[in-house]
Amino acid sequence: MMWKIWNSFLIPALGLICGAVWACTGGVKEKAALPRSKALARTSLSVLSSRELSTEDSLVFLFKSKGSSSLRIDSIRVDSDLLDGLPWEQQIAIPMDSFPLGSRQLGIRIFLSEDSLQIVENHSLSFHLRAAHPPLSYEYEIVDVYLHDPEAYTQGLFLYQGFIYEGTGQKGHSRLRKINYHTGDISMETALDDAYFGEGITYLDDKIYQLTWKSQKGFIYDLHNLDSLGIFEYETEGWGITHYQGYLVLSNGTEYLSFYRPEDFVKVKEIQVYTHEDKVDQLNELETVGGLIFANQYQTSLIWIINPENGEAIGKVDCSSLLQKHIHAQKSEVMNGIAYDETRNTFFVTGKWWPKLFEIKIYPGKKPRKLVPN
Ligand SMILES: [Ca+2]
Repeated sequence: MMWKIWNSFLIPALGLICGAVWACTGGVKEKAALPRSKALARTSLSVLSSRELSTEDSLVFLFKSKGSSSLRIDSIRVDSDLLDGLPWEQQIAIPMDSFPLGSRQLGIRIFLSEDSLQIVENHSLSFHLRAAHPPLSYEYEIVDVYLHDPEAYTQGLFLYQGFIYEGTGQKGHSRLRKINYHTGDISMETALDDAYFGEGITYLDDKIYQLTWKSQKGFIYDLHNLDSLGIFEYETEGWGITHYQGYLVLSNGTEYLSFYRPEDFVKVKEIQVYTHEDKVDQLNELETVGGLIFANQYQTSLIWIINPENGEAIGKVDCSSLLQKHIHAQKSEVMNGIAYDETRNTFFVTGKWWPKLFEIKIYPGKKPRKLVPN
């Protein structure tokens, strides 16, 4: 795009000028001698497109001068991009294909000249972005069925070196376990203090991270012996956790996924998960597979397949027949727990108080006629 070309050299130049001459701290800014007032705003902005957009749309808006003929536009900065030397009454279209989905705010900064006066005006545009296309429907096929502890209120699941690791919830019953899934035997286990309701688990760099539901505190363990290595804190509820590109990714019961730096647990970004129609909320247990995040959705039997770069729900797997056809225990609650076995390209899935652990394959579209033997 045109203004991207300007970006590389205009931003540093404008930054210097900004520091030396202009007051650049937001709102309608002028030289210090002039009073700050909305009435002094020299530009107005009107949105011509809908503010309800898909990633194939553009946000279209129009700048207008509020009457002064001596006013000159030097450049417009839209978030980190620059437009330069636009005529007045300029219509601008910002393509939405590179924006993350959800509720967004676009900052627009206009650099103006009027006689010898240089002015910066800030506008912001709110809009709402969803996917352009519906999620693909995926099918699943049961490969094998194993025993699962029917007293385990499953909140987190992953596979590491042939063992299932499971985090369970309920106060007084919250555990972290290493399980031989072929036999159901627990080969290692540690219990949380009765004050905590355990939630999702993941591993990263030889450590296991386990969330708790409402305590805003998680626990860190040595992956190899489950020894306690400390705690970490976060500001939301804790539901599911996985890791993506070196970050810990947390769900909290909403449509948000939050990315934390594991070394200091600073939140570096968050995404909102959307289809072409609406947000996908109550995201629960998570699993990263091939650059995508798979997520259980609480109170459903759906697994959503999410693009972690922009939050688009690109696919979904309806696993409701697992519960309906294969789980008959009255106590069993919703599906929750996804672990991926990359050596077999299969998924291990189970649910809260389910007596079974299923190994499944997931396929885009229709089921293949015959399973490929492992
Ligand atoms: Ca998982």
